[in-house]
Amino acid sequence: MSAVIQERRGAVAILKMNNPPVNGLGATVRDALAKAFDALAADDSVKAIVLAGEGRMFSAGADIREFGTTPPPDVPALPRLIDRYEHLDKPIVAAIHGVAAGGGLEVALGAHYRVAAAKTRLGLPEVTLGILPGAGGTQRMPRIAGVTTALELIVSGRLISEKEALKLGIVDELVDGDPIDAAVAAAERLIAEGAPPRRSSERTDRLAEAKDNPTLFDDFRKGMAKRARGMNAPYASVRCVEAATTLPFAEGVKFERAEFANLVNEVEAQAMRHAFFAEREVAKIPDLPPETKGKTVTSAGVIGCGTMGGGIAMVFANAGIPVTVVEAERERLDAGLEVIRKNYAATVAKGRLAQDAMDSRMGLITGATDMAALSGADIVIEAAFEDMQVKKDIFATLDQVCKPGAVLATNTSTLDVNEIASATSRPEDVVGTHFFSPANVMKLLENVRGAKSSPETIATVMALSKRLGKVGVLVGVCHGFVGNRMLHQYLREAMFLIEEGALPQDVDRVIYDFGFAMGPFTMADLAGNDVGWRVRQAQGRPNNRRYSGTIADAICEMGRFGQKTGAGWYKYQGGDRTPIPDPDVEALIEKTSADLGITRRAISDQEILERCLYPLVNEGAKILDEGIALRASDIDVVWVHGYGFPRYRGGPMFWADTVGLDTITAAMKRFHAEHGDWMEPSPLMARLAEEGKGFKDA
Ligand code: HSC
Repeated sequence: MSAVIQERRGAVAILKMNNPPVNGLGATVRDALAKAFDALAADDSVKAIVLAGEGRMFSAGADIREFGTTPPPDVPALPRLIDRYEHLDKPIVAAIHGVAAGGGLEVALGAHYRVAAAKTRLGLPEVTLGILPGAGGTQRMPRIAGVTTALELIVSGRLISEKEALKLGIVDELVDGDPIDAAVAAAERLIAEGAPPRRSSERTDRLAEAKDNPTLFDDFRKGMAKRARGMNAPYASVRCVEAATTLPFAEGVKFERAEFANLVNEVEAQAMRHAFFAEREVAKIPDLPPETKGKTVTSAGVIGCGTMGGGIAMVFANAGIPVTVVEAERERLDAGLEVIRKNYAATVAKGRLAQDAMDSRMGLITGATDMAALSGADIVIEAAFEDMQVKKDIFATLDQVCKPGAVLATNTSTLDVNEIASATSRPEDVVGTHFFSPANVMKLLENVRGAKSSPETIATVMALSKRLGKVGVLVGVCHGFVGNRMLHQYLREAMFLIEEGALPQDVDRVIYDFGFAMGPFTMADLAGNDVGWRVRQAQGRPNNRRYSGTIADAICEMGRFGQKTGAGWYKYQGGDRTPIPDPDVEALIEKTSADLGITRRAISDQEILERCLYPLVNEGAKILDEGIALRASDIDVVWVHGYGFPRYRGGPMFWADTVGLDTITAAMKRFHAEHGDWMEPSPLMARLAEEGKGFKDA
């Protein structure tokens, strides 16, 4: 297979990058491109060159798997390759289709003219991999699209449509048909005009913006502080764009190269590459025969129109799938549908959704009070009250009303999917689909495989996850599955820490500074403290181990359910969501410590971090050992997408490898001796630690 396919149309030569599936710009492609450009430069019969991509897209950029490896010395690096063809005297036209991302877009920016097909996405997403555009992108983009636009595109890493790219001047022409035909026509025009090549590296007109606004970069840094928290790549990107406005192009490229080199082997970049591949690996189910086809889903049903059910209905409507929502009482159904309507209306009011899109989504949602309305649904998701008997009754009815082969899914977050399946005569069609709240926002979907779930059923929910815009992770049956089972360990230690001497704001600060969106107490106030309280009341206090709910119960007994009641672990003033430490809560905590006979002590930030996160990792190791998760990287995906674990740390299992499993195991042994049986180190983790390995080797 040739890495570059060559064609000829009259005086125009066409080069198509050919490296499936995404035309990654690995050494073979760069080598072939460099040789082809050299040959065409020397061929007098060639007057212009069109650069395109074979297959699905133009190019997804540098081959990410090559980072951290030594490239062959005789193959030009991407910046040099681009520089070389940009300086040819023959017009180079990029014919872009599908995706031009990262180095892929940088390749196009080095061309002298750009044509884009319909439905093309373009962008510089390097920052999402912990790096920056390293093939001249930080220098050419501000020269082409302006400084502010370049900053926004590079720091957000977002891919834009071809229409937006045209508006921003990133492409010159849109075409509905074949972009190569249009690019050849453009090349012929340029030949006829005899105009000199338009090199973006030589432009300076769009850089004036920075000279007119001396605080532009500082203002931008201030504006991005929150989203760039804890990361280096966004700041390095800004420095590079700034360099584009102060240094000549060649110097700017050197500056960019040095910043790129500083980032590419750092833990941040390794973690984000890990996350990138983990998100794709997660879709691969080793024991699912490759020929397994999922069932077609053209209609869905949801049982329950509360917060969860309503959110799930929106997820289907957002994906264009008609959905019937069943709620036993008309009043509750109407109230639930009204909440959905209000949610959409709020998005329209913020300008993030067009009114007609809202109308068509609402049009896809039908309410019903009788489960018989679900007889035609291809999949039904039960999101009723978290009670085994309630769920079994519902599944027994679904068994009666649903058509043969329909997938019967439960949104349970803790209950045994096998027991739920036993209420039907078709356990092979039953599966768990655990959405996270708010369902229409959170990306994670834990797909729970029951003992009898068929390969077809599993393939259906895994494929559906992607269609719904979710990251589906296949997990096994256990209490709390992967995410909540690990969360439980973390929350327990947070509670014990405040009994021992810390305050909620101390724990929250340490967790926030680590990179989570919020700490456990802020999160509990947001989610509602009464939810866990009800669960604890139903379960009863353990009589053989330390109880973690003492203070949490007392908070609830005071009616402090969180933000919704204006008070919880914190107080809230004037409808504002900012948590304010509350002396009443501190007094309650201190009194509880005294009642429990605990002498409060100063607790360091490091202890808070270790006590909260090591048991979480330890539980992840047990989950992995039990086969509840297929891979350590699947656990990372669960935590990054469902619990706000910082992506730039790769997820808890990747992070644990960076800390060292020997360090964590030693700490767990200490905690086990000091605190109790729930801290018992995972045998898998202890073994890996002893062998000097990490979860990546498990
Ligand atoms: C970059 O370009 C750096 C530059 O600035 C150059 C720096 C030069 C520095 C030189 C210094 C001297 N590489 O996502 P999918 C695989 S950084 C390798 O399921 P979709 C992917 O793993 C790059 N592999 O497809 C999967 O493999 P599997 C910046 C890549 O249609 C398969 O392709 N670019 C790869 O849903 C299919 O992928 C980006 O960040 C890559 N670049 O989405 C874009 N890209 O089948 C990254 C994909 O074995 N890519 N693969 O699992 C994407 O966002 C998505 O793949 C697309 C397609 C939106 C392109």
